[in-house]
Amino acid sequence: MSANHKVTIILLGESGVGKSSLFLRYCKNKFREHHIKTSIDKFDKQIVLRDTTIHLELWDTAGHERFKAIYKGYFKKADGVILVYDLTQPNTFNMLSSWLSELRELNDTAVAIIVGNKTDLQKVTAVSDVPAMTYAQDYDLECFKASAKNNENIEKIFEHLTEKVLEKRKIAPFFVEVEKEKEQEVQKVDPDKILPPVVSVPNDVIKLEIEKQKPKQKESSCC
Ligand SMILES: Nc1nc2c(ncn2[C@@H]2O[C@H](COP(=O)(O)OP(=O)(O)O)[C@@H](O)[C@H]2O)c(=O)[nH]1
Ligand SMILES: [Mg+2]
Repeated sequence: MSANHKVTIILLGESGVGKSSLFLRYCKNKFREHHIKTSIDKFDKQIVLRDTTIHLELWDTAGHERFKAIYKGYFKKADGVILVYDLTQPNTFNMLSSWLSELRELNDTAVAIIVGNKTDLQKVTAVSDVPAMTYAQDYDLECFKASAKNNENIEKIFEHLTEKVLEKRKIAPFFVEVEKEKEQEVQKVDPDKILPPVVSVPNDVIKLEIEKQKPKQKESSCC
């Protein structure tokens, strides 16, 4: 089956946040307890969303300073970016703005989202949702929580990001659907508040009507 569209997604964030684990879970439905050491890893996957076949090119990066020079090239070609932090490590959340600004220096069009990983460690979750939500609002990003270990939200995150990329490219049905939703919202407006259309009538038509309605004067007869 040949794909209709190609979408390139890159995972960014500090080392140990679970980028490779999110990647591995989504691509191969596997999880490893140990840290997977990678510099850069690629996986190709075909998915079908809303009857459209999409070729996903997924890139996993290492998060180490020494690899940054290598994968900065990949920043440029990304259509979608998943900025990952570890819910149990506040410093990994604080580093997101530095990842985002490095990305934006090279690519200001990619759709970026934030993912707080390791929800299964909720009891030791150290990062409150509030700063993540505020940050997401300030930078107009969507934010999600996930667990690569428990396979929570993983498919939804990758698919949602893919849909957002295609919507931004104005590709139907992803773009059209949004327009339809807006139309439906307009139709939901209270009908009592919609005023009847104002019909303007030209002045000379009004004059003519008044003339017609005047009682006709008796014609004087000459004797
Ligand atoms: N409990 C838990 N551990 C995770 C999760 N995701 C990743 N890990 C662990 O966190 C460590 C770092 O994960 P890894 O994917 O290698 O991080 P990366 O450096 O960002 O690629 C490994 O020991 C993983 O097993 C998760 O959702 N829950
Ligand atoms: Mg990794």
